[in-house]
Amino acid sequence: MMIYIDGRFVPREEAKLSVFDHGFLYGDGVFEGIRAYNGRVFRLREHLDRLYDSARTIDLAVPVTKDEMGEIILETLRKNNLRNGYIRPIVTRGVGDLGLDPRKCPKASVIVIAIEWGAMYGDLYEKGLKAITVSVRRNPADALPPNVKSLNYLNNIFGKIEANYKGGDEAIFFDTNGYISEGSGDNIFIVKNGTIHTPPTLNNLRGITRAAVIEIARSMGITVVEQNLGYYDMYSADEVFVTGTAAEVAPIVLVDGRSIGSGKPGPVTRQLMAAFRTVTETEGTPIYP
Ligand code: PXG
Repeated sequence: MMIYIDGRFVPREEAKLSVFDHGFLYGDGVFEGIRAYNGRVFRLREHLDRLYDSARTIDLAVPVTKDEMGEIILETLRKNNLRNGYIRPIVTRGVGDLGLDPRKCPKASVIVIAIEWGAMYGDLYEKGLKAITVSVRRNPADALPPNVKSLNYLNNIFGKIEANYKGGDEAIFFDTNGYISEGSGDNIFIVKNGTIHTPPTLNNLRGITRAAVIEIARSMGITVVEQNLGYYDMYSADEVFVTGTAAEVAPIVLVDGRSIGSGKPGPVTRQLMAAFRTVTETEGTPIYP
């Protein structure tokens, strides 16, 4: 495995950062998670845009241009002979001292890891996932905005730990207003009477899979409404599913021990899973032009 780090490709054993890197010391940095399918990178431009928007929000100057980053991502896939895989670009604040002031870090570091990675939830795409609503609230927009894909995922990890102890495959977060926010690493949707509902993106990550699924659903003639949702909407839904680059489209059949709809992955979710597969297999930036 070859990893890109600050202008060079090195074997994974040599891909190391300083313990004074503020990405390590403070979670000061940003990242992306991208998938490639069938020799193409899915929605590369959207991931690059989000990475640079995350960086701007935390006042982090990325030392390569967006186009260069795109090329580095493709080259990392090529160096590893990948046609399908998961790509993790990371931009850290870089090396500073033990104070948290980012002005002490003269140069950000860029790392790109690409690995082979299949379906994240294995047989649960057929059976459906069990989700748990967690007591920890998603970071509010006026604290660490959940739109920033930062290296500080402790809020998400708190939720994941709670879901793990309570026997859930995924955590579902509420925001500090009591509205449904998202999963620990995916966006959430509910289906009711044939209409899809999903929370607006002030309280969650603007998922690229979320956007793709909304597009796909609308192209199939399904109405998609972005609106605030609460417990009621979820517990009384016909179907619930989550979307993410890692998770793809994954049905949720149980929330807090309660069956959702029929208790099996529903027809709208199944249709979207199939359509999403088709779209990911056919569109995207070619790795090997
Ligand atoms: N919400 C959050 C908090 C995420 O981290 C998504 C939604 C989905 O966004 P995309 O653009 O991928 O559709 C994410 C992204 C994991 C893992 O191990 C998941 C993400 C990132 C890093 C790790 O599950 N998800």
